[in-house]
Amino acid sequence: MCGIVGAIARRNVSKILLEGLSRLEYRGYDSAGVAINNDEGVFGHRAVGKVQGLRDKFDAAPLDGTVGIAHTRWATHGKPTELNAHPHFSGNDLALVHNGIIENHEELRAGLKNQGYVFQSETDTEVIVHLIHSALQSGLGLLQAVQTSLNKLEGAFAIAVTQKDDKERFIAARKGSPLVVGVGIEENFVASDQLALLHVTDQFIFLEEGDVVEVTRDAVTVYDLNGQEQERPVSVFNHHVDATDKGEFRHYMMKEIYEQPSVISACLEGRISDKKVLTSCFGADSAFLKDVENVHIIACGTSYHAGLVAKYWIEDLAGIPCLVEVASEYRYRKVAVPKNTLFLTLSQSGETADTLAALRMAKELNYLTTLAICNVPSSTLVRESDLTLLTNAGAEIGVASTKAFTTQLTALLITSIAIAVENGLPADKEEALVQAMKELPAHVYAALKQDAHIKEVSDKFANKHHSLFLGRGVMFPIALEGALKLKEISYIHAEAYPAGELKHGPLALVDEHMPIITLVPHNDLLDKLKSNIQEVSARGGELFVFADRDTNLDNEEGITFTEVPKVPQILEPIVHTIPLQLLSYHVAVVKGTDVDQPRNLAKSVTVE
Ligand code: HGA
Repeated sequence: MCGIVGAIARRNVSKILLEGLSRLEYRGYDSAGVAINNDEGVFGHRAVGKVQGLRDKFDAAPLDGTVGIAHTRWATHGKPTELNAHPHFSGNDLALVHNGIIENHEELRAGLKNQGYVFQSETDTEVIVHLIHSALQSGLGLLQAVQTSLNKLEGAFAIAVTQKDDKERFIAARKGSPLVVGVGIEENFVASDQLALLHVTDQFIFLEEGDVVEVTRDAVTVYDLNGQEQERPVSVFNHHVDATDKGEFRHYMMKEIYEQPSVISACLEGRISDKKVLTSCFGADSAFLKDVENVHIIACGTSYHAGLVAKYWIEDLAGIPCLVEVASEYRYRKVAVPKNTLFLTLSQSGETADTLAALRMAKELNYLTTLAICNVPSSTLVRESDLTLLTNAGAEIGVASTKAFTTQLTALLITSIAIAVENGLPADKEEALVQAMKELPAHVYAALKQDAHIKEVSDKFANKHHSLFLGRGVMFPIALEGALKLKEISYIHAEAYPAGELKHGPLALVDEHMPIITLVPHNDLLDKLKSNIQEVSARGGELFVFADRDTNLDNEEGITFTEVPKVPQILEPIVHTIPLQLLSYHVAVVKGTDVDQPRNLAKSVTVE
């Protein structure tokens, strides 16, 4: 999604801004731009494509100054063209960058055109800069002009704005889209994400909904929704590793796949003892657990698939009903909330717009409490939920989620067991589950050993355009996630089906050109799945089977077999995820796609 960076310093800020944009590249974008406010006025460069294109423009025509704003754009309104790229300008007086969507832009545009404003772009954003310009013309100062203009906007935004005649400050604001302030020494910054500013500071202020902030070299003054000055605490960034370093890996995605044994350990740490789940991991007040009679899990994309796995665990272990729904659907319907229902959200970034909107809606309903399973401690989702279980995966840069997913599953397993214990799960069963979880990092490590074999397998996908993923039971959501991963980064059309549904339609697609990726768990469904494999074989489909050796599928004719370590059943969905991540990674490399920043996609989806 769009990324914003803003800076005011005593030194030239153009390099700081460009470096900030490079650090935001992982979010996904289609164009980029920078505006610098200096003695000549407010000027910028914009470029379609990568930040490197923008750097080239700066090399060819340097722009120096001590105040500036910058942006990576992921288009929502208007094509990814240079004219639509941010910053947007009102005359030579004012430049603005924006993340979000202005829903009443058409009405505002009509009013501004009547005032004589001429629009250069097709974006919703451009109305904001002209609105502020118009407010300045009426005699307001920059801060007041921004506050007045923002009151006219419907929708979501984070913005930063700089004015030609005011080189002592820039103004920024957030409502519905993320923005942090970076606090430096005689220099201050804003950005959509802390990662964008780690090269200049480790001190951050997290803005609240509706905050407007005046940023000067020596001070950061925050005003709330009502225009009242507010003190907001400064937090110190505590990631010891700067996640923006790929290390020895060619892509972030591969680095993150390989980090899974250690981040799953970090997710388990302090949450389980030898025998039990430690309910203190939900915070001081874990009393809610004994009251939970239903669970509603709301999420998007990969997180939604993690939620689907948890449904099997919760209903199986705790014996209570669990509904799982994508946030973009949930938020626009009337939801019946049974008594004592836990509302559980899942999001890597904690800034996913639909999930946040669902949480806000849920807070108006009759839920028992709200719990967020999230990777970013400082995120809006964490701050607005009653309870939090952090996944501790460390920053994830690759757009296609890997370690965030497996740590979400780990956190969901902890939660499922904690709820199950209050619903009569016997102590010996809890102990067996906890013992199994302790081995999880080692099993994930063992699964990674298939990397070289999977790389060879991936060659068979070089000319494929379609694929089918099959799973049964708790493996069905893993098949969905495998298909999502493949389509996200290799652009091969991939569909997932519960294997039992095959003959109800998708079997018609099967011929010798169709790869069928089958996830075989070692449980009661093994024999049924073997029958499904026969159905595919009989129609000449090209079978890729992921299973442990004891399934005896390794010697079957016509099957490309990949070994998955044999693990306790409860861990199978997590461990089976690893080879599918490796498969989609290697297929994408074979296809030559942009693994870490696949086309059209964004990392934290901060617009609806
Ligand atoms: N609506 C603006 C900004 C889009 C955005 O925030 N994407 O993440 C535009 O289309 O330029």
